[in-house]
Amino acid sequence: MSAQLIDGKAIAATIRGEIKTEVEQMKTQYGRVPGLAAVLVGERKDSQTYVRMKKKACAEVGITSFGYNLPADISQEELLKVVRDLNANPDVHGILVQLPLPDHLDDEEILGAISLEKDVDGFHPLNIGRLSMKRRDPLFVPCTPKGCIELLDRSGVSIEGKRAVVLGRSNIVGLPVAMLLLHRNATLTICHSRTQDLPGVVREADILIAAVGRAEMVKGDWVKPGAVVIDVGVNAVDDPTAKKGYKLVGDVDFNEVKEVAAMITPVPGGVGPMTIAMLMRNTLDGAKHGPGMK
Ligand code: NAP
Ligand code: LUD
Repeated sequence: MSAQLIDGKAIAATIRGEIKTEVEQMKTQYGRVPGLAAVLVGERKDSQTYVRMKKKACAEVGITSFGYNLPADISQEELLKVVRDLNANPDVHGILVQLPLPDHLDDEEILGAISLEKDVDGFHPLNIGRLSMKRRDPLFVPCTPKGCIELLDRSGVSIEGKRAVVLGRSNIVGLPVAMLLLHRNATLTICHSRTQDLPGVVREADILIAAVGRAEMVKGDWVKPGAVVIDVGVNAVDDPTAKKGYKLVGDVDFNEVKEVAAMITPVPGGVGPMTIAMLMRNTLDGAKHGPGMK
């Protein structure tokens, strides 16, 4: 392997350590303990796993977590009421509504109902709007995109002036990570399912962020030698030799691309743990905003 591994698991552990120290200081100085409400609707296995990991991270750093496991057939009004009650709860500084929601629910209305000051996922339309504009800082930046930039920063990768290619344009990853790269003065290309000559465009990237949800789509000959590759994809593929019957792979063919890239994130152990560390960071920051501080 020629590429240097960007160890998201280790970097996320370091960040959780930093947050733990700050949480302790906040408690000593202000008597305040940050609180995160984690709202899970339905029984999706992947969502259950992610929410469980988020609560575990809260416990590790000293953030109080409040879990709401709601039935898949909850009505829009009932879910809105849960969100509004959490908006009014002074012990809750961050509200996470795990996506995707069941089809009958209008996620835009739900996300828009979360108080801006508690929108630790950064999915409120106003936060996304601010993220897209120059000099209009959002209160919170979405966790996965923020985690990608943090991985680059902590690995000593400079962004300014570089050619960055983002594969994917979703609201939760592709679009916001593209905005962040642009703010950091990258020269940016965003690709999607209608892009022509995808391999050719990807090959221009000094920094590649892959967020498409297609197992091992990015091949070795798509990547410019010396590029930095951040693989956001988390795809389950059948693996009869694994205990669970499947394994997780990224959107990048790791075995091929590691021979070409200068740096690469693995899956698992790359961006995923950073998403959770950034949620802890945003929740701590949320607790800093409230009354009685400073
Ligand atoms: P999504 O909403 O399904 O968006 C996928 C994007 O990829 C869309 O913009 C789509 O284009 C584009 N796309 C799909 N197939 C393509 C193809 N063959 N060629 C070019 N572009 C294609 O997915 P998402 O929510 O952004 O998630 C992407 C991946 O990241 C998934 O594997 C997900 O599990 C993972 N993820 C990981 C984390 C983490 O913390 N590690 C967080 C979030 C998501 P169109 O817009 O044209 O449809
Ligand atoms: N909804 C997210 N939906 C899905 N993987 C996550 C995620 C951790 N509201 C809201 O948490 O930020 C969100 N906010 N998302 N995701 C995906 C997305 C959401 C994905 C992966 C991981 C969070 C993660 O830690 C591990 C890894 O890549 O190392 C593997 C975990 C495993 O299953 O073993």
